[in-house]
Amino acid sequence: MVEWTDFERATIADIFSKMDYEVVGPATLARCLIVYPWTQRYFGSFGNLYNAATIQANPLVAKHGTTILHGLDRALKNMDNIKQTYAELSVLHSEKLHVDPDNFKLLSDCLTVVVASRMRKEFTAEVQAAFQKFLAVVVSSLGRQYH
Ligand code: HNI
Repeated sequence: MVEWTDFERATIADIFSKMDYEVVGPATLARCLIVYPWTQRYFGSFGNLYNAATIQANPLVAKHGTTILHGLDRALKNMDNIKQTYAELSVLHSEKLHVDPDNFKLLSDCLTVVVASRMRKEFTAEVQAAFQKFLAVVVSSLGRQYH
């Protein structure tokens, strides 16, 4: 089981409490689709992903970005049991969506960039360390049901 310090718990809770899901979620997924274009293959039904501008203006990308962030909420509320919390979501991504698990890390890196750019000076190295640790547990848990 992952151990969390009081600082890590407080920092992660604080980041999410200040986060506007409807801005950060869409920006994160759009960034992932632009920076790592091969991730577009899973979103064939989302319409126009032709270039950065159309990806950023695509309402289905925005909606799904928000859904993903709400998915992260579950980890936040179950910090001591993230693996179990994501068991079903991991099966879904593996067996139904066939998402390559390497992509979880790419998305989490995009989220870090978006959060850092919004928090600016507040995103200290210690804050980054706590946030990266949280995302690493999320990424590992989402990849657990792959075999
Ligand atoms: Ni992901 C659906 C959460 C990363 C591709 N994804 C979901 C849903 C949640 C979710 C929640 C909705 C499930 C449902 O309908 O029951 N996804 C997460 C989280 C992460 C993540 C928390 C990582 C932090 N997903 C990714 C990545 C990809 C991805 C990296 C592909 C590159 N996800 C999908 C696709 C769907 C999806 C595709 C189905 C979308 C749809 O509506 O058709």
